[in-house]
Amino acid sequence: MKRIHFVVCALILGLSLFSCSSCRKIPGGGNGSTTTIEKGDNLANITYQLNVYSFADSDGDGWGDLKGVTQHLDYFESLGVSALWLSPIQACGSYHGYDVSDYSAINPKLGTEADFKDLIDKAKAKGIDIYMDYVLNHSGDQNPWFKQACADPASPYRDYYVFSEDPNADMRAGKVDNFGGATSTRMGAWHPLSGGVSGRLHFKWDYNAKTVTVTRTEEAAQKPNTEATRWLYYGDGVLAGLYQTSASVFEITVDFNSSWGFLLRTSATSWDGGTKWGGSGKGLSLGTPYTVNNTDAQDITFGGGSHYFASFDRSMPDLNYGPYDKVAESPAFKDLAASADKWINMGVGGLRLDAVVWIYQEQTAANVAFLKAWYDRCNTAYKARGGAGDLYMVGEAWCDNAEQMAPYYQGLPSNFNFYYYWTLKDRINRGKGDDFASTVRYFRSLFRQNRADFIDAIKLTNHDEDRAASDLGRDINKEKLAAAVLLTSPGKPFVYQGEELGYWGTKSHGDEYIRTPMKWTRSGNVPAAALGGKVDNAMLSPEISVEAQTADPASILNVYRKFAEARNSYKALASGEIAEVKSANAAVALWKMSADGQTVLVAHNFSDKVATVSPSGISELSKDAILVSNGAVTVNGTSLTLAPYASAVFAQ
Ligand SMILES: [Ca+2]
Ligand SMILES: [Ca+2]
Repeated sequence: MKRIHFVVCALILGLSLFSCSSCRKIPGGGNGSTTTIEKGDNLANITYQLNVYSFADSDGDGWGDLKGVTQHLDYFESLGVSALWLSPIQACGSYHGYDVSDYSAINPKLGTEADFKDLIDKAKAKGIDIYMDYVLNHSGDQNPWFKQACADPASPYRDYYVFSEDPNADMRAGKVDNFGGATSTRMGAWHPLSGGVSGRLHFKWDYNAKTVTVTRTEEAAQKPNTEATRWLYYGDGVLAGLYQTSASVFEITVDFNSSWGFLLRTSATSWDGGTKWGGSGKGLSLGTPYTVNNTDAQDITFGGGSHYFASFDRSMPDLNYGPYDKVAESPAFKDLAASADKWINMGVGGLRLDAVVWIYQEQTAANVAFLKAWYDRCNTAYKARGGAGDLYMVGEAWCDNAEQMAPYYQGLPSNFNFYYYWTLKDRINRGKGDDFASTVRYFRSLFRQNRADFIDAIKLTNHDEDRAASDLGRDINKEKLAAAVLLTSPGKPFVYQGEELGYWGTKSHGDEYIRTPMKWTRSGNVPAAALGGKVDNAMLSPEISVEAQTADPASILNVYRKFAEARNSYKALASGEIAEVKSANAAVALWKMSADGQTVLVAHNFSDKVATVSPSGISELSKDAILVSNGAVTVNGTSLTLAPYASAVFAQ
């Protein structure tokens, strides 16, 4: 019946689906009415993920920057995008930004706070939200919080991180809050503070008292004493003569840098006969006299024996939020929430949370408690500044399977669906489509059990995964199919920088190769400085550029644009719920999407062979009812024939 109404309405109104460039009329749901959809309504809230450092360079220094993003707002419009997830833009130590040194400051390589505000405002004027990447599991080791925590055990910042004087005993006793009650580490390692100290230090060796006292100082560094009788030995064989300042006291100030610590010596040439003075194996605390001896003289390390915990690299120390039932009371939480307030008040419309599984080391209940507290805190700030609806927040809850991830919906409104993509690439590579819709429905049922209004953040790959094109054997037709499936699936689709151009790349030679710069024009340069030259220039051919693909109707970019436009135009695609349609052909995925009385039939051929199928329960198919398609599609009665990897969406 609905199909008939569609035809009748089209005839009565004399409209053609494909001739009206600014609007489309589609059946309103079985009662003969029509719905006018303005092109560009952005119903679908498609999000584009970009690496600011390799996206677009506004000033020619080789680094992508915030102004470069602002200059390409038209590009996002052409892709039907209504939100951007920016790679971390806060001050940091690395090119990628996941080691934040100041949560309240913009990375100067990417621009200024004014640049960011300008991007937020100009994007908003085009209906595009800005999502920040927030890293809550760890900071960078160049963060002043961490530096002060290391330098002084009494520093208030000591509690911001996960320190232990005796990691094994503390773990066994279940005393490490960061493990959420577990008594062993889950991913990550303890790192001694030794070697973590550098900078200008003053050394005072009291020979009679058998102590050395090391303090930080602002005083000028001294040249080594060439007349010395006592020496400081550190770093890569540096021997610095000390100055005698009283009967038994020897001192010097140096710009210290040593990966292993230091030793004291009474001979410049020999290590023998008790000339080597060192510690007992326990670390030294800055500012505190430390006992040395010349009989069991081990390397003198820093940190008083302290260790800190890091889930990932030692340069990214884990933050500490205390017992998980009281996270909002922890000083680190309060400080980070204050930084998020700043950006939310500036107009940020969402946050992507990094590595949420590691906040409390794979302890799901603890992580959920944290995320709920964090979300409520940020959403309160968002509503206080007059934000529309609720703040968007999506977690990177990278688990082994959807069953493990689903409980994270108790903490956050949205989570990345890695399992969706893993299923999709597997099925495309196997040429098997008939169980795809049921698998997607199963994932959604898991999420719904944990949150009624869940937002399923579907995606192909991101900046941490081998590129979809590589996973799909660099077969352009498979890549187009993956795009068409993504944009006709239920949920909130994310498109990662370069995916729409068919970029390939794997992590085997470095993560840089999955973060390749945008190639905007056939002949132009790409912003590659941040990647240190780790760029596959053979891939960045003139033909892969945005310029070339825009001009080619058959390009993968135009498949993205075409399906994004359809998703933004039809509520059934934008916000519909999925219902399986039985397929008698194992290669073909079939499903319906319905919303607000609007229904579409979605068909994809996952195989490399022509596939014919009669969708179960469909009384009639018409080529005129195709809303969007890719590849050759023919219709004969209720029989549908799809070329290899072809896709079609029918109004119902
Ligand atoms: Ca730049
Ligand atoms: Ca952690």
